[in-house]
Amino acid sequence: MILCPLNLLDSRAVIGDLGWIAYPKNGWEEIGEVDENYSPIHTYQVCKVMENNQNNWLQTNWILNEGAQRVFIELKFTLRDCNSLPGGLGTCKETFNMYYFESDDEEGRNVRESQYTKIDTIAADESFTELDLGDRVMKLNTEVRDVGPLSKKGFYLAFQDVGACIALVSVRVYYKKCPSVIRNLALFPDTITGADSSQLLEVSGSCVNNSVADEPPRMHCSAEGEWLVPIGKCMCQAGFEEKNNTCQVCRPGFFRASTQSLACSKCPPHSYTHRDASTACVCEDGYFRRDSDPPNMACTRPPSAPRSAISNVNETSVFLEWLSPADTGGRKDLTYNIICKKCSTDSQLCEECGNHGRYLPQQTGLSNTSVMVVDLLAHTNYTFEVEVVNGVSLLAKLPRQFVTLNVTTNQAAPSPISIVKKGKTTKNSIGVSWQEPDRPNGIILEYEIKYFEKGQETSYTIIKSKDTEITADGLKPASVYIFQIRARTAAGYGGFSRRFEFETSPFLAASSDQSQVPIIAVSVTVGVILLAVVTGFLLSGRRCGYSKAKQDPEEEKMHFHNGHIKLPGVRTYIDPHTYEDPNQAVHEFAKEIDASCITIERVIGAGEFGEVCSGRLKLPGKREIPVAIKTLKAGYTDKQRRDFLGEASIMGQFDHPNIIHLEGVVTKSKPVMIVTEYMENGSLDTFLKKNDGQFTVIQLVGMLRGIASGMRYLSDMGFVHRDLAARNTLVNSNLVCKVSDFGLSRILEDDPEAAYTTRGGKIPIRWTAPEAIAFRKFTSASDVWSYGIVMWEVMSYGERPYWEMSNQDVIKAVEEGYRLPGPMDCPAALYQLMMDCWQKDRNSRPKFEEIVSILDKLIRNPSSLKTLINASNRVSNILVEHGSLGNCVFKSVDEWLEAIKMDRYTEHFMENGYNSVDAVAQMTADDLRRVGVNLAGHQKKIISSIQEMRVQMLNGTVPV
Ligand code: ACK
Repeated sequence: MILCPLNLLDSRAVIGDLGWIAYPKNGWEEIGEVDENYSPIHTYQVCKVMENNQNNWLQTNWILNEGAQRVFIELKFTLRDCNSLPGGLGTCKETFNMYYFESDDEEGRNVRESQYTKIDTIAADESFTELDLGDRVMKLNTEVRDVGPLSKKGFYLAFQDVGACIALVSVRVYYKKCPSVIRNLALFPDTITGADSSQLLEVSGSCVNNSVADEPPRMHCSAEGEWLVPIGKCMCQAGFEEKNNTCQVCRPGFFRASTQSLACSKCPPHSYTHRDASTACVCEDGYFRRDSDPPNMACTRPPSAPRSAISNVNETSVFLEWLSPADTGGRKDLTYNIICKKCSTDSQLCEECGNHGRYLPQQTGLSNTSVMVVDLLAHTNYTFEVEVVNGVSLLAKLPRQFVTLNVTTNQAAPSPISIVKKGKTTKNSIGVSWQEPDRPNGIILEYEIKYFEKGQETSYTIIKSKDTEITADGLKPASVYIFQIRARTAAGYGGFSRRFEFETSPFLAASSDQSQVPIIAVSVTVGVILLAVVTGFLLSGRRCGYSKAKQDPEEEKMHFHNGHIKLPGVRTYIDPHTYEDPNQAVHEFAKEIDASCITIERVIGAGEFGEVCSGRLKLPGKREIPVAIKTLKAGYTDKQRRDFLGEASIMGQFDHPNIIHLEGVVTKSKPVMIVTEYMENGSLDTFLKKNDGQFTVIQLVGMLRGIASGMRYLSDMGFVHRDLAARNTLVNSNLVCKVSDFGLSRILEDDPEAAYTTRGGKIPIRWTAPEAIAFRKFTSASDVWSYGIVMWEVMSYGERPYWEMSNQDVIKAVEEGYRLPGPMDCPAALYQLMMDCWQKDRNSRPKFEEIVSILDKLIRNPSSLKTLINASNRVSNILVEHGSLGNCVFKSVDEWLEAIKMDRYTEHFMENGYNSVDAVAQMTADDLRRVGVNLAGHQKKIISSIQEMRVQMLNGTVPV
C-alpha cells in the first residue's frame, strides 16, 4: 500500500525566507547554508551552553492545516554532547521543547509563550562531540511527533531551547490521507485520516459508471492512511461486464442478463442481438422463449408429431403407446394429451368422447409415452389423437402436432342396473322389475337377482332370470327384503345394483296364529329343495351352481348360507373394481367381524399397508381358531383403504383348501383388519430355504400338487393371479400350501420382485411369462408359466430363479429360448413338466387341470420320480450366462475352486485324481460325496459350477 503523506510545511523546500521569528534576538539564528544544488537550507542553530537561564524561542510561520485534524511533525537536527564541551557542564542541556498554538488566522503570531501547548521534549538519539566535528561526521537525528485533534484553520509551532547546542536542520509538517481508490467497482475519494490515532473513518463509496450498488459500498480509512475493511459492493448493470475496475458494454452478439451473471455471453443458439449493452437476445423466426426459460437457454420450437403409435385393445380398455417425436424442438418439457373421438362405423362421423373413458394415469399432461384408457363403450370405434406439446407450443401458434390411432373396443361387462321397481306383492312374495343397464355392452344373457331378509345377509337366495322381472316367493310376511340385481353378457357379470328394500304385505288378522308355520315350512322346503338341487347338479354335472325354479323356465334359483353351501361347478370371479362403491364389494364377499372377537398376539411381518400379526379369533358359538391379521396402518388414504380391502373382496370370493381362507374383515372400527386363516410355516420360499434338503420328493410334489389345485380353482373362476411365486404361497403346519396375496395393487406396489418394464408396467420379471412382460397378456396360461417357476423354486429349496442375473438378461435369455436348468436331484418327470410350463407358445402350455392330474399320477406312482435328470439334459436347457463362472476360462482345478470359493476342497480333488478341468467336468453328485464334499450347500454350488463348465465346453469357451 502506498501511503500518501501531504506536506503542510517543508522547511527545506522553501526557497526564500522562511519567515520564522526567533527571540530573543541572540538566541536561535539562521545560518545561510546551501545544498549541492545551491538551494538554501534553512538551518537554525543555538548554542548558549555556557550561560544560565536560557529561554530561546523559534516560532514558525502560520501553518494552514488544510482540514487535517492530526498532523505529524518531523524534525531533523544535530545536538552537541554536553560531555564534550569543556566548562559548560553546569548549564549545558541536551534537549529542547516543541510547542504549538492553534489559531484561525495569522493573528496568533503575537500570543505569549505561556499560551502555547507543549507537544514534547525532544532529545537526541545521538549527539556529536568535538571529535565528530573533526571527522566532519554529522550525526543527524530525526524525530517525529503528532498533534491532534486540531480544530482551527492553522497553527504555529515553536521550538524552545533552554541551553543546548542544537542545529535544527529541517522541519516538515504533514498530514496523512487515504488516497482515492476503486474497490469492488465503488469509488472511494481521497480521505484525510481522523483526528484520533486509532480512529477508523467510515467512508461511503460511489458506484462507477454503469454499475449499481448491490449492498451500499463502504470502507474504512485508518489513521495511518490505509483503507481497511471494505463492506458492500457495486455490480455492473445488465448489458455491461466488469473489466479493470470499470463496467464495459456488451458488444452486439453478446448479452448479459442480470447483475448476477458473470460476464457478457454469446447469444445462445437460435437467437441474436445487433446492439450494444443487450440484456437478452432475440429469438430467430420460428423459435421461442418462455418467460420461465433462462436467458442463456437456446430458443426452442414446438416438437414434431409423436411417432409409431400403437394400440392394444382389451375388452373396453385400450392401451396406447407411442414414441417421442423425432424433433423435440430442443426442449425436455414434452407432454402428451389424448384427444378422444367416438366415431360411427358407417358414416365415419366422429364426436368428442365427452366423459367416457377413464385415463390412467391421466388424459392430459402425460410425461410417459403410454396411457391406458379404461371404461370405454363396448364395440365402439374410437379415434385417439396423441398430441404432443412442449413449453413453447402455445407461443408458436402452429398447427397441433399429433398422431392418430383408430381402435375398436371389444365387449365389456354390463354397467350396474340403476332402476329397480317393486311389482305385485303379497304377504309371502315380492314382485320386482328392473330396466336394462345403461350400458349393457353386449347382449344380456341373463340377470342375477340376489335377495335376503334385511339383517340376514349371510342367508341369501339367488335367482337367475332372462326376463327383467321376477317374483321372489317363500318370503316372511311384513318383512323387509333387500334386492340386488346384476346383468351378465358374454363378457361376464356387471356390478350389482345398489340395494333396494321392499316389504312383504302384512298378515291377515285371521291367519296370524299360523304365522310360524309357513316360515318353518319354507325353511324345510328350502332345505329339501337344496338337497335336491345339489344332488341334481352332481348327477347332471352342470357347471353353473344354481337350480331351476319350478315356476318359470327362464328362472333359476339357488340359496346360500354363510357362503358354505357348495354346489359343484364354479362361480365366476367378480372384479371388485366393477363395483361403484368398493365398500359394497367388501361387504358382498367378506364377513364383518367385531373387533372384540380378535386377540392380536404378535407381529409376524410387514405388509404393504401395515403390520401382519398372528392372533386368535373367537366368533360367538364357534371354537377359537388361530388367525393371521393384516392391519391397515393409521393415516391411510381412501384409496389405500379401498386397495387394502380389495384383497378381502377378492379372497372372500374363493373357497378352496389351497387358497388362503378369509375369515372376515373389521371395517367398522379401527384399525381396519383382514383376518385370514393362520399358516404356521409362513411363506413357502423362506420355509424351503430354512429346511434345505429336508423333504422327500413326494413331500415336495405334494406341496406342488396343492398349489396347482389352488390355481386350477382360480383359473376355473376366471381369476388370473399375475404374481404366483413361492413368496406368495403360504404353508401350514401340515405342509399344505395355499396360494395367497390377492392385493389389487400388489403387482404395482407390494411385490419387491416387481420391476418396471420398458412399457412402464411393474412386473415380477423372473416369474412372468414372456408375453405378459412384452405385451401384458396376463392369462391363466401366464399363471402356468409362473407355476413352472414355482416348481423350480420348490425343487431347488427356494433358490432364486436365474440366480443373480439381471432382469434384462433374464428377459433376453428367455426370449432367445434358454430355460432354467433342472434343479439338482430333480426327477426328470418334474423337470419335463416345468419345461412344458415354459413353452413359448402359451397355448401349448398345460392347463392347471392337466398339471394337477400329472402330479396326481406321479404321487400315485412314486417310482416314476426315481429317474433323476442327468447332466446332459440339464445342460441342454441350461442358461449359458448364469452364475459365478460367467464366461471365464479356467485352466486348472485349483484356479476354478478358488474362483467359486471352494478351494478348501482342492486337496480332496487332487488326492482323488480330479486334477484336470475335463476330469472335473465328468463329476456327479456321488463323486463329490466320495471326494469328501458332504455339505449339501457346497455340493450344490460345485455341481452348478460344473454344469456351467460343461456348457462352456459345449460352446468352446473352455479348452477340453
Ligand atoms: O414369510 P412369513 O413368515 O409369512 O412372513 C410373511 C409376513 O406375514 C408378511 O406377509 C406372513 N404371513 C402372511 N399371511 C400369513 C398367514 N395367513 N399366516 C401366517 N403368516 C402369514 C408371511
